[in-house]
Amino acid sequence: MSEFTVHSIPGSPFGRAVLATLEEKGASCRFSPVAPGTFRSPQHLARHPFGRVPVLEHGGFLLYETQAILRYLDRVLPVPALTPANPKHAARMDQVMNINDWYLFQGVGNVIVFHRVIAPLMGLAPDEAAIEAAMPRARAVFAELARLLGEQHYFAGEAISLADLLVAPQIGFFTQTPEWSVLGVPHPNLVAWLARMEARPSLKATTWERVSEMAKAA
Ligand SMILES: N[C@@H](CCC(=O)N[C@@H](CS)C(=O)NCC(=O)O)C(=O)O
Repeated sequence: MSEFTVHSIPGSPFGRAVLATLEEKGASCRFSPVAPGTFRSPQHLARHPFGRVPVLEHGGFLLYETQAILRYLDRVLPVPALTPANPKHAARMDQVMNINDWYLFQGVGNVIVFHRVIAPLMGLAPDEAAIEAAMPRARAVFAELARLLGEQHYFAGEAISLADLLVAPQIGFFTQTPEWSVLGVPHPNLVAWLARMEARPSLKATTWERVSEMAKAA
């Protein structure tokens, strides 16, 4: 039995970042699916008082907030390192991780991806007005991510870091939306980076389909 348990749901980009980081480290985990409708159950609130996923369990240690989880994993599983030693590169990693949480997910991913990808699965029509309202911020976020990436292979330089593992699952969802043609396609460096990321075994092992299989097997 693995020493790590990940409480999450298939399709969660934050949960996928945790699973992909474990894969990059060559560490196995037990996947513990949080059933839809139970995010605010006493059992899940005891793990995550804000009723979200993912939550990492390591021995008796419970940890939520994806950035904290990724940094914890990088400390307890130091090889291969996913934080650059160079302070400027590490700062860029931290910056991109915060852009992910504050500007890419909040107000962009949780609007556009929600209405284009998740809502239809729930039998809901996309809210076009909400998507339109999110577009100016979305354009700014994608342009800034492309600028920061520049000609580098990864966000923090030539080696993969936690930033790439946090952001790739979020950006991957946009390729399933018509908005990708104006948000992603105009930035060939971002498109090439995503292809590089999605070719990695860690991302291939943590697609929605693969995590659904983990959930069924749990
Ligand atoms: N800041 C949190 C965000 C996690 C998050 O928003 N997770 C989504 C799934 S991807 C969730 O649990 N949503 C449930 C809800 O909003 O009720 C983190 O970094 O872990």
